[in-house]
Amino acid sequence: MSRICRVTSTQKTTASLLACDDHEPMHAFFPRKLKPICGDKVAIESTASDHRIEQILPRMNSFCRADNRGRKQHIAANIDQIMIVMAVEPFPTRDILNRYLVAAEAEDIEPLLVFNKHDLDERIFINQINQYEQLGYQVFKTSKHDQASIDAIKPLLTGKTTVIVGQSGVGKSSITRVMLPGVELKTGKLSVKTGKGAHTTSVTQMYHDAALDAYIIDSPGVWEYGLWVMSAHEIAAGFREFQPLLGQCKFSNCTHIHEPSCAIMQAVKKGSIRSDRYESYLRIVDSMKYWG
Ligand SMILES: Nc1nc2c(ncn2[C@@H]2O[C@H](COP(=O)(O)OP(=O)(O)O)[C@@H](O)[C@H]2O)c(=O)[nH]1
Ligand SMILES: [Mg+2]
Ligand SMILES: [Zn+2]
Repeated sequence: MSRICRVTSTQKTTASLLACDDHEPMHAFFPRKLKPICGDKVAIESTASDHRIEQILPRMNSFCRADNRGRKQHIAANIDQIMIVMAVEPFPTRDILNRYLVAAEAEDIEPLLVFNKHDLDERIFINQINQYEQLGYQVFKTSKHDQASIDAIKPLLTGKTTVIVGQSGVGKSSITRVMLPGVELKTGKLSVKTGKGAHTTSVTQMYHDAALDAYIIDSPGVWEYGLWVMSAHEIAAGFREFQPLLGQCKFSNCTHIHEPSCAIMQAVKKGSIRSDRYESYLRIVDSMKYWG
């Protein structure tokens, strides 16, 4: 008899799972070639002695990043939304938010923007918060010392699978602890090699919160987020305010960088597309040359 489960984490040839019907925790073996990832729905065959993953059910989408050679690396599957956490400290690196947004739009994942540690500085993100709200994104201003600011996010998690992303140290674990007190977060191993004291999450891990019926995925703690090799067209599609204009340029293969009669550049000139977003688009397109 086969049972449908969801992968919560993977090791070399075993996966930790939660049964889809009653959320019973389980472990199962899988053949190496199968390559299940966190969030996958899988069919399990059981014998008297063990469980085995027979099949990965078709993925709705996946959250991805670049590996160290620019190839698309699938981090987690079947994702409804990503919660992008930024903080006053460490301050977001340039374009990191827009890179996450490009990745989210490419896979049809709804972004939730969280500006954390507002107790340290109330004003620093005011412009960004207004700007991204105007683009139609849901934006939250939070502090781990302000329970209500974090509780405001909770209703959006119900019945959904949410990946939490952001640079290490922005407060992903702190926010998750306040939002989902019923969930016991794994803090991962201390980094022996660097001697850094901070807890680092070494594997992508999914948690289920019974009270909210929410699946939360904590992704590895990394400093930067890199997009895999993408064309200018794919990157442009990740800028929401460009979308209604795509197809209106003189050249159908317009990259919106130097071409005459470009609808995007005209909109920047008119002020209906913000120039800082357009400049970020140019930098992200240009950054693809590093994958040469
Ligand atoms: N002042 C302040 N510190 C915070 C806040 N959220 C998290 N921190 C601190 O920031 C550090 C990193 O938090 P952590 O949740 O581990 O970040 P993660 O690496 O993104 O999971 C810890 O020392 C937290 O106590 C906040 O809202 N305000
Ligand atoms: Mg953490
Ligand atoms: Zn154009």
